[in-house]
Amino acid sequence: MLNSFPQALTIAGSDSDGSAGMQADLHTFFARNVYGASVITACVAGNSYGIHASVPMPTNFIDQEFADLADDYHIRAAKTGMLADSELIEDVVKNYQAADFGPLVVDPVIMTKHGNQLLEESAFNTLRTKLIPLATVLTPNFYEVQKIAEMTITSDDDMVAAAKKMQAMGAKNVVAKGSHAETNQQNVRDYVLLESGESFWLSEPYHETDRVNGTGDSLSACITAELAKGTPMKAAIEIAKQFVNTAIGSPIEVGHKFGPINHWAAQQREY
Ligand code: PXL
Repeated sequence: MLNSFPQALTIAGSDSDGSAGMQADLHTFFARNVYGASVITACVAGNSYGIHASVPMPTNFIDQEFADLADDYHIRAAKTGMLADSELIEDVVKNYQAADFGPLVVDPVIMTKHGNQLLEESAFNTLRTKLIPLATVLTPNFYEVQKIAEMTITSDDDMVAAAKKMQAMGAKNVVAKGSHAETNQQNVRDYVLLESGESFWLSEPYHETDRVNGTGDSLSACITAELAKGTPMKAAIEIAKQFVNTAIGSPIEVGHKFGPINHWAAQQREY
């Protein structure tokens, strides 16, 4: 049957070293048996040492990418990654609203793990008021939680309050990722607040490794892939968390410094 195979879309920046951004999303879609399409929003030149240049795409080009996919493909779920500035956020919002691409996972990419800013500060409010209201799922990391909610998080209660605040901005479901800062940490804990009001902490073992580029991209991409296949929300989030943790726990030797995660670790286990 035409278009019956599950198709997911990443609306994100290209990262030349393949560890993060659109490339990490496409690796994840592939690993989760979902066909991956992409709307490229920006191009980033970088490697495992960091990012060295970044160029946003023209909005008329982004419009054409959306139009071509809408004309032909049956996108069942989409995610956003790097959107660079207010103009690009507004353009993506306009295009997503005109299309019928299913649930939207918003990974509010602001800064890389190594301190490169990927969203202009002047766009934070556009993110809060225009994109977050469209989010079926919002997946901020610890830093992004604090920027979006405009709070300093020092306790579980703070995290719960921040997740509620982000839900009040319009995100239906929130996966707020915990801090990795404490030394001798045994587990990483993320706080999940579902649309129904159900909430819980997801805990996974902490791996001491530098090979964690693309973890946030891959988590949100895995949720997107699962939603494209029709997996219920809570299970999609739990699967994504396990997928990323397995990928971090079985590193591959790529790059000299902060390398990528291993997107096929879960498959390798079954061989
Ligand atoms: O992991 C965040 C991220 C998102 N998008 C692009 C990136 C990165 C990190 O390097 O390069 C394009």
